[in-house]
Amino acid sequence: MAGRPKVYQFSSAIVRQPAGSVGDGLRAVDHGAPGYERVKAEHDAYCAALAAAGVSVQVLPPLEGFADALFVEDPALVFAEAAILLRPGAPSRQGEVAAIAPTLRHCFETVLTLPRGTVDGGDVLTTPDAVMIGLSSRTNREGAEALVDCLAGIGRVGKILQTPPGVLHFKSDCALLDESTVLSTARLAASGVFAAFTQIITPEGEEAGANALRVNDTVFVGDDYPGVIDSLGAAGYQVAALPTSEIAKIDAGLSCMSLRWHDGINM
Ligand code: CIR
Repeated sequence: MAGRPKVYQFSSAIVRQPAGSVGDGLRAVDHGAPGYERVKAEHDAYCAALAAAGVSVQVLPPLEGFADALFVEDPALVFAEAAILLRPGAPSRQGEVAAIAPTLRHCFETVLTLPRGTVDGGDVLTTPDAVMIGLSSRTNREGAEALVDCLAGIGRVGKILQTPPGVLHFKSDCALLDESTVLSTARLAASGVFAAFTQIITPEGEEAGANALRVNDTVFVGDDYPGVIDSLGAAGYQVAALPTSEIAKIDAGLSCMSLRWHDGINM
């Protein structure tokens, strides 16, 4: 038995191309609509970085009726052993689940469905010991408790926590850097959720840089966050700085543009 892959080891990913309607993506504060061509360029750079990190990337076509559908992390959760179809909290995003389900059924033998409540994948952080689920404006307790039950069915432990007030998703404010180290904003770390981890805290003003993504040997970080890039470099991580200023206009970062798993290591 080879054991589980490390939480940052990925061999496969699913992404979805941005739609022409991406300028209508949901945002808490309107800083202007992102432009399709610029989002496409950021998405292309992201796909290239995944491939350069050793991941085989399956690219799904755009969904014109769903402006936020490029953020494939939110309608589903994937692990080496199974996928779980979620129930996104934003009504405009709920149809993304049916759109991605056939692809996941093709890729995974086991595909579970969250039976009730709401959960966005952006609120879920997989750590070696537990799957952290942050309650937020998108993820409610009913959904989080149902997800804990689904996770138990595939031998994983779910732990329900709180996303800081005003923060879209739990992972808007954190990223796992390795099996025992986390990048976090000060406001999320202050809640004590990462007491068991070594913590690297984002500098003041660079909170949005916390939505980084470790993929195999590389940590993807938004190129607008020099303080985060410096901290990770100083800690010995290999960093890929990627453009995110357009998707940031619709409250997105680097984890949300892919579903990632490792299919080469059996449990
Ligand atoms: C939304 O509000 O749902 C999108 N505009 C952004 C989703 C970002 N997803 C994520 O961080 N997992």
